[in-house]
Amino acid sequence: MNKTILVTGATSGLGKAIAEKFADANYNCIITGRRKQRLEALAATLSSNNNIKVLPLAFDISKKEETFNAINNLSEEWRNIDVLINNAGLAAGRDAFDEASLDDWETMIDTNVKGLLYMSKAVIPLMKKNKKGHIINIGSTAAKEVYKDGNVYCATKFAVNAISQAQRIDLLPHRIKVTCINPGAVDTEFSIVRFKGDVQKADAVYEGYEPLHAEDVADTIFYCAALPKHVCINDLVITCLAQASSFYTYKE
Ligand code: NDP
Ligand code: 8X3
Repeated sequence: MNKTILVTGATSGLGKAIAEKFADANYNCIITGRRKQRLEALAATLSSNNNIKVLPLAFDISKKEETFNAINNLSEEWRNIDVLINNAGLAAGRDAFDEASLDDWETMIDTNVKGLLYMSKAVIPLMKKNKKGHIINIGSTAAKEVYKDGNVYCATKFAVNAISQAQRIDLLPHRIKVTCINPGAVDTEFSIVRFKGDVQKADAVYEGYEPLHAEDVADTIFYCAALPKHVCINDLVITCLAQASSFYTYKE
């Protein structure tokens, strides 16, 4: 029988590449995000693999009710989720602490922290019932070291790291694995979103070196998910060759 993955934030970047990778390996896919048209287009592409089923669910993960409704209304055939990938998230702005916008801070906290908590809380009861499951949270190198003007984005990713550690301890009796994947710079729509559509500023982030591609991270996540059931990668940092830490990238 096929396994099932639920990946949040599949309309773009890492989430899309993760869905494609797992679909290629014959996982049924629940894909989420706010942009319905993109979700449906991805669902159509993934479904061209005739061996799998795909369920697109459009909702805003920062909204508690929308998130719980989406999971609580799953039909019986979709309630056996083997792997939950908490990927949806964003950086909004990159400004000094004293100049940053409160709205940006709230958006990041609501999405990266509260959204991840809502989704985890909604899915864990389904995994507990099956006495197995794997939660893979997407942290960041920003979860390991704070960088200049990264303040609250970094704080949300430090929180993802702490939540992953807590989940790992508390979910052990239910045989649920927890992995935190911490990528460095990946060339996705991340910087376009961070700089609010300023493509020049976004492109400048990746100038002078080759960043990770979304597929590199998706391959690594798939490796973690495919390990034997007694093996768990708890925490993993992955960067491109040029990046030594969250704040040091060697540019030519
Ligand atoms: P993208 O902007 O390409 O993708 C972000 C995804 O998150 C989109 O699918 C978006 O969907 C979804 N999302 C954002 N806000 C919400 C929301 N309120 N409700 C539902 N879905 C939402 O960026 P990445 O792929 O790079 O980012 C994915 C994750 O990886 C994030 O958690 C990010 O912090 C993390 N990360 C990224 C790195 C990078 O350099 N790119 C490095 C380290 C970590 P939609 O807009 O349709 O709702
Ligand atoms: C995303 C990468 O370097 O902008 O987490 O924090 S970075």
